Amino acid sequence: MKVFFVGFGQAGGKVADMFIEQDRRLQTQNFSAIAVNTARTDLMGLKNIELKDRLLIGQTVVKGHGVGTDNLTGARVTADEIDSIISAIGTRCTHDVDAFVIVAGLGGGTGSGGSPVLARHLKRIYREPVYAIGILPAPEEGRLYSYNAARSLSTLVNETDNTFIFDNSAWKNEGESVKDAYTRLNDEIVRRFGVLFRAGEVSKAGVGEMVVDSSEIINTLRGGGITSVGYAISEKVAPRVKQSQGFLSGILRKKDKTEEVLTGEDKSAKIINLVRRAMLGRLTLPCDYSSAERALVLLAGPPDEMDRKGVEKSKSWVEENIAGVEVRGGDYPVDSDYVAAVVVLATIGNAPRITELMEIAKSTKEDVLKSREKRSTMFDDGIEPLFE
Ligand SMILES: Nc1nc2c(ncn2[C@@H]2O[C@H](COP(=O)(O)OP(=O)(O)O)[C@@H](O)[C@H]2O)c(=O)[nH]1
Ligand SMILES: [Mg+2]
Repeated sequence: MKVFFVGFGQAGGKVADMFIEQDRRLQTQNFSAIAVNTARTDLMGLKNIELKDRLLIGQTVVKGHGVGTDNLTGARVTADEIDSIISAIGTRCTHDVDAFVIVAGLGGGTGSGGSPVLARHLKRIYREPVYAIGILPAPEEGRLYSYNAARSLSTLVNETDNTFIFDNSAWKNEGESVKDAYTRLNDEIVRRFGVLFRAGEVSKAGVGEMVVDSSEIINTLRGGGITSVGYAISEKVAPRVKQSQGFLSGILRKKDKTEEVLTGEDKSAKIINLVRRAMLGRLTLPCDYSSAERALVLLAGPPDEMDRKGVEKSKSWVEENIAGVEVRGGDYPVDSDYVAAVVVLATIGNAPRITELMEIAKSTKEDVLKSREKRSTMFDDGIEPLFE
């Protein structure tokens, strides 16, 4: 797929910047991006998105200092300047873009408030699907972050064609602060979604047996709602005749150097095993996978490691384990020493983390209302104010 990313706010900008970095490193031209923010310093911190593709909004309101964690202001500023954002996207977005992906941390202000507004407008203007990657805050960041994320997410799911969720709290290590984990977490995000979004694009490795194309990704996501992604990577596979440029080795984490020569049976067993590990392992949003309505199974790796039977069998296994019956899948041939499996669990019906987030938001709202009441009863209505 050819994807146009909009990195909204600080987290969104950093992640979009890393997608561009990956595209450069692999010398592909699958991704393009702009970054939008109300904070000048956040935009200055980016490394790969060109300066001319970084948009500072809300200058008359916050003077380049950001909106803090006020996502209402984030939404207002975005609505006020939507024309210039849309026109910036319009001049950079080429006719061959297959999808838009807005990336944002949902717990803050700019990305949290701005993303749903932008999604609505992009959907009105373009025929291509509009997706979001929404990053959930960790509970330790405080109730305001959860409240922001809950409000943003409930709006976002209605304005996008589908929203991928990455949960910071599920990915940071015990005892590690969220901030210290950012770089590692962003790496995990870009690795998974990089493989998924690139599927269907021509790579140097040639044509696969049963290639997943963009329309299959789009059809998998058609149900809307929220989506979680699983991922696993094999051991290093047997060396190939032509030494690879290492498509995946550039983006996948290296395992040990085991080199084995596989027969057909082994190959298919290995693929099934990898897909299982992807779905049963840590998902971008931990959730009940059996509540997914649709799924996509994607195998990326060297063509001689791909196995039709293995892919078919893993698809059936996924189908047996999810609520719906629509499971798509295939391979994405790439020059690599590894095989990666990506399992997209689309339109999830049950994720405890989301339920929890919504509950925190509800109680936070009640507390806010209560404290407002207190404030208003403390002063006597009979006393006349100095002016009104
Ligand atoms: N995964 C990840 N999360 C981040 C990063 N930076 C900030 N966040 C989280 O994203 C949420 C919003 O923060 P931020 O992006 O700074 O807000 P904004 O700039 O107002 O949109 C918070 O919950 C942060 O913990 C990052 O680089 N990676
Ligand atoms: Mg910030």
